[in-house]
Amino acid sequence: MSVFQSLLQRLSYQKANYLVLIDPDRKNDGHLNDLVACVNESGVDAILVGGSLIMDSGFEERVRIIKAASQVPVILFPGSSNQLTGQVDAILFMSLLSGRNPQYLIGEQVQAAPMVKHLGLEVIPTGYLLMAGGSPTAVEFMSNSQPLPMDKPDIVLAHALAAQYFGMSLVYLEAGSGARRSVPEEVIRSVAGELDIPLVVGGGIRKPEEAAGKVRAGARFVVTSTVLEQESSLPGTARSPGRTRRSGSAEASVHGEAEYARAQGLDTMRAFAAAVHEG
Ligand code: 1GP
Repeated sequence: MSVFQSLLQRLSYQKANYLVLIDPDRKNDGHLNDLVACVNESGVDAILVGGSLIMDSGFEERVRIIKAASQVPVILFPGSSNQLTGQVDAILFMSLLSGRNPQYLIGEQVQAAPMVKHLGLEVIPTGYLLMAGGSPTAVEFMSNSQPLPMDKPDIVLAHALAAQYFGMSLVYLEAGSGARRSVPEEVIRSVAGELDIPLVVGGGIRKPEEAAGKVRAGARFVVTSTVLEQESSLPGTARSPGRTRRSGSAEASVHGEAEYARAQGLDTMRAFAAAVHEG
């Protein structure tokens, strides 16, 4: 069974799928195995890998590490055709339909298509709609395209229907990584109510209750990334007992900090997974 079919099948016993986006950039070096271990233990349905901008040449190696450690499907969520790799189970083959920049509407896809065929990747055709999340995001800048206004559901719906009529399998409503404002429930509701294909919602979702609200409004896939990197799973970024301990070796302190952060990461992912699955 394809990755996409298996994710759809999960919707027969849970309201939505929870996807964790891991940016295979250098900022996550040293944390990848911890992040994936948390994914494996927390009920996350799949991992997305990709980023708007990769700052070095380690992308493919990091994706390989993620794939080797993961017990759930790994799906490429590419920022450009440069990020193609065979170290994944499937690819979101996206067109940035919200923009009018031909490079991201069709140019990157034409460059990628022969390589996708050669790699034999499962393709999940996806209409990608960038929404104005309150501040300019990396994807907006890098794609040189204008996001859709959050307060104009009809415009969003028109784009989503265009994706459906093109035969795409998913519509992805993206507020942008770290967005101040996630996609509002009214917008999700009005689009989901008219669309026959599943909606993915991501960007700026910081609390499990917020994720559950997106599901109740009609999202069938919820994606988070920043909240997991910032608040929990990266040793050295979480507040931990290791930092305040006054006695014991520095090594033990660092180890305690890493363990604590990992436990925090696991709790966060479990809470999100439960909230998304139950809605
Ligand atoms: C995936 O861009 C999002 O669609 C991830 O956004 O980093 O804000 O969770 P966050």
